[in-house]
Amino acid sequence: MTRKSVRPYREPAGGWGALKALSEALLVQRVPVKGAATLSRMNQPQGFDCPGCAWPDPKHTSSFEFCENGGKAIAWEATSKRCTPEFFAEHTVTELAGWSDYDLEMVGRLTHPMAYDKASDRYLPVEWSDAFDMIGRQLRALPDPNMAEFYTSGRTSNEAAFLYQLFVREYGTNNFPDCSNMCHEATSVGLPQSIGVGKGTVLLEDFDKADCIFIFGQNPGTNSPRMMTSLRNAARRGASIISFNPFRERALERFQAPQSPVEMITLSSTTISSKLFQVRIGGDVAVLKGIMKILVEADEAARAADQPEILDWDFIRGHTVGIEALIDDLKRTQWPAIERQSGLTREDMEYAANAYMKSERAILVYGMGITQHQRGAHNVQQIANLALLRGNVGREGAGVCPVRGHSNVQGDRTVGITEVPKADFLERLEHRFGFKPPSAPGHNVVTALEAMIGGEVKVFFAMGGNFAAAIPDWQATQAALRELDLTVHVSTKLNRSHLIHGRAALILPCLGRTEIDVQASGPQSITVEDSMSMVHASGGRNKPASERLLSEVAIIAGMAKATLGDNTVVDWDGFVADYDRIRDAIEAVFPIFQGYNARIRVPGGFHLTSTARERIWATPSGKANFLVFEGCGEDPPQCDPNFLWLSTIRSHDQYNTTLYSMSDRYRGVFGQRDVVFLNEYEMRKRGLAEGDRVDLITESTDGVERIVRNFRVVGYSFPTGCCAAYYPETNPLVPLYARDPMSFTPSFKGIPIRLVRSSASETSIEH
Ligand SMILES: Nc1nc2c(c(=O)[nH]1)N[C@H]1C(S)=C(S)[C@@H](COP(=O)(O)OP(=O)(O)OC[C@H]3O[C@@H](n4cnc5c(=O)[nH]c(N)nc54)[C@H](O)[C@@H]3O)O[C@H]1N2
Ligand SMILES: Nc1nc2c(c(=O)[nH]1)N[C@H]1C(S)=C(S)[C@@H](COP(=O)(O)OP(=O)(O)OC[C@H]3O[C@@H](n4cnc5c(=O)[nH]c(N)nc54)[C@H](O)[C@@H]3O)O[C@H]1N2
Ligand SMILES: [Mo]
Repeated sequence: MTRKSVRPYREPAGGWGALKALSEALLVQRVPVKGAATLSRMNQPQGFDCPGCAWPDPKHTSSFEFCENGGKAIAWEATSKRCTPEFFAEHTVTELAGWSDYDLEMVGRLTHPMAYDKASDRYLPVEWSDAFDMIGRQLRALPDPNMAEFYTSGRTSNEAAFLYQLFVREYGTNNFPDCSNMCHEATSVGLPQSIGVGKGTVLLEDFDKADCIFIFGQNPGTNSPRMMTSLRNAARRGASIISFNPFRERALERFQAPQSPVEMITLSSTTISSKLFQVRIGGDVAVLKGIMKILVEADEAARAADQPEILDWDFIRGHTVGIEALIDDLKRTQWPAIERQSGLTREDMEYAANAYMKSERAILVYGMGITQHQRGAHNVQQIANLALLRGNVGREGAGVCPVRGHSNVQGDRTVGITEVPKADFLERLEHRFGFKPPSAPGHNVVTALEAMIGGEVKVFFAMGGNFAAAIPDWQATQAALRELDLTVHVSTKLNRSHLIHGRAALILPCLGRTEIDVQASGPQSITVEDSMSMVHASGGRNKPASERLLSEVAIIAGMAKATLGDNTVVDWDGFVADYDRIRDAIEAVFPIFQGYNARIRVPGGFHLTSTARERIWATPSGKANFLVFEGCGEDPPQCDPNFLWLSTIRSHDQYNTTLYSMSDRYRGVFGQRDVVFLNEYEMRKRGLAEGDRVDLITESTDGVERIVRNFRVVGYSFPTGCCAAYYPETNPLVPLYARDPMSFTPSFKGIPIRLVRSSASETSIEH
């Protein structure tokens, strides 16, 4: 294990450090040499889609593009380590609950279906058919199908997701809590009100044409490293790249491209952001309003002086409504408030506004720093406003670019994983299959958790993910999970959610993306949709980690047959035998998939059209809408004025709840994760020094104590009034009530907390 230390990282991101880190990951996971060849099949025409992030690949036709974190994601799946029935026989669940998240996943790939045995407090092997019967019995016994929750994590393929929603709707509920409820839901809810679609409007090639790229609250060097190629090329072409992030994330500053022999050999690098503004946590709306205010005033001045317009009035008049209210709001918003909320100066915003005004084609990129806030959907809408002011939507080299998380989180939504299904979708489902799907809205993650806490839920089923660790407010939410009658997890690796289980519990191990999936008609491919709405096929080649594994598709079918028995109208076995049939059914229900099976056989796949990209506005007004957000920040909490905004963030060495190591190379933190980043001023104000130990306590408004203990203070260049610490260790601090009322996205990036010197001798994060 790496020694604990904190030391500044002075290198560019990427480069030899990235190559070294990946080779270490392959070693730790004991990926056989043959398995390392697996990497070269990533994102290739005949290969599999990287199970890492959702960033697109140049048409899935290019030569191998090196990606450190994509490589780690594959190493974690292609590992030769195994989590077997013998392992479970040796350890009680109570004992495993004391293990760290890192150690749990390090055991290796799950090999057998396992059922919890209360008498021995162990998971024991179970036959697949018995596992399905158990699920069927429990689900049939529920007096109301709405007493079951069906979670999806975004690695699930289009085929599995479609069958999953089909089963759940035939069973009778729309309870689809989804990982995107904790992620880009603010986009899915906020953006349609602005531009009529809840997805981005750019394609990868637009990055080659943009002359200005703004990046709000997104960390590409870690979370979508292949995006660095686009950013590097844009920077080298002279595009101005401006980042807004409380951290000076290294990859947003300097990047050494592992694909560039010149940069690698000469140890040179490319400057990425021409400016990186360290915005305060939750200060983005203030920044956006500041920039828009400058644009509006410059436009008025230009028009008064008969100079060319700054705003794109042809576009605004022809394509939008609401400009008057927006201008009115911007005029009313005063500079002192903008500067206070954003933590930036008016000059900073003038710099950004000038770059934006001068550019002909601008792309506005954003990530979790925007969406995971109490005003997440509003934040997204202000980004759309900024784009619309200069007609930067539906034009080459320009657009809005939400960077999605999980590799198929966008596709899962497209094929029907939603708790609020539209009427036309339900009609087509009924027409194709001949049963009446439920239309009452179901639960999202937050409302599912509230229902569990209220005792209204009995069964929780998870298609992937690590729900118990990813959710907020552990004290209450994990306790509720333990009260359920049955919890079921379809998983590849052992994780926390298997240990925080219901009275009965199942772990169902499935094939991963890298593995060959053979069914009655031969080897199958699945399909996924990336962040830019490109759909393409993915087929694994590796031998499955165990002979007992089933595909997610087969698991859904097995469960559906056991639950619905003779009542089903679906030919589940037919779907499992040949995934082409699933795609035909998807096409029948969603006309945008026209020609699905033929089109995924073309290398590179196909693009799902986006109306906004074509300047067709699928809004009630038939136009794009400028939307006003009163004020310019998070609601200030009623608490100690010395509170700090806490943002919960990812290290460079984790994939959500999966930890690749205990280090965070680019931020210079090694061998530890129980740290809190804050600036010198905030340290001094509290009489704290580097290395001191503190407890983090939420400024709760419901009287509940939320605390994590004994975190190490790390002095860092960070905005005043703010601090940051890692997810998921700090999830106990995030109250369930702290969420965006529009999209229900938890406010993972903005929780008011206070710090007190710790009297604890050990770090404690209670599960
Ligand atoms: N290697 C790796 N890849 C991943 C993931 C992973 O964990 N590891 N996760 C996947 C998933 S599911 C997702 S959703 C994405 C997540 O990818 P990102 O969207 O990049 O998510 P985070 O790293 O959580 O936070 C992004 C950035 O927001 C900044 N930030 C925090 N608060 C604020 C704020 O108030 N305003 C602004 N402007 N910035 C702020 C943080 O400093 C950080 O740099 O990545 C996906 N890809
Ligand atoms: N505090 C805080 N909380 C957050 C966030 C944050 O920024 N801060 N981010 C939120 C975000 S953006 C997201 S998306 C969620 C993530 O929440 P989840 O998607 O639920 O969590 P993951 O950690 O991605 O899930 C990891 C597990 O997925 C399983 N797995 C891996 N590959 C496969 C596969 O191919 N099939 C199946 N069936 N299982 C597989 C493995 O068993 C692994 O242990 O967390 C959210 N929670
Ligand atoms: Mo995510």
